[in-house]
Amino acid sequence: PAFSTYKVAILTVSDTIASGAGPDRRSGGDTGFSPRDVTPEATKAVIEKETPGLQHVMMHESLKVTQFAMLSRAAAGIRGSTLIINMPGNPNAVGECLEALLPALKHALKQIK
Ligand code: MTE
Ligand code: CU1
Repeated sequence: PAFSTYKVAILTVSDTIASGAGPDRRSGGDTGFSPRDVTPEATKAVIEKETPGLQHVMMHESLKVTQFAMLSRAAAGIRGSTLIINMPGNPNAVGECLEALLPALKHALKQIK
């Protein structure tokens, strides 16, 4: 079968690191309620189409892990042929969210190519 290849970029958003104030232990951007958590707003400014199903699945699975999942405002959407998905800053969250998305990710990427 012909193999499809996809380019993946992982963007860690941190104003702590950007300001040179040293390492950001939270390793990652933030999607929460604090005033500096603006990754979702930046994402919404660049996506052309929202992908609410992805956000729903990440939230649904994350709530099984922690009630605090409701505090993530993570956004997701499509720009051109790129899929942009915010994930919460907790390193565990990335694994938990990716695991939730993986079953449909390949099918999704085939559609936006
Ligand atoms: N989602 C998953 N799957 N796992 C987590 O540990 N952390 C929650 C939530 N979503 C978490 C999660 C917590 S504690 C917060 S405050 C919000 O994500 C927002 O975190 P962020 O501001 O680091 O993005
Ligand atoms: Cu939190």
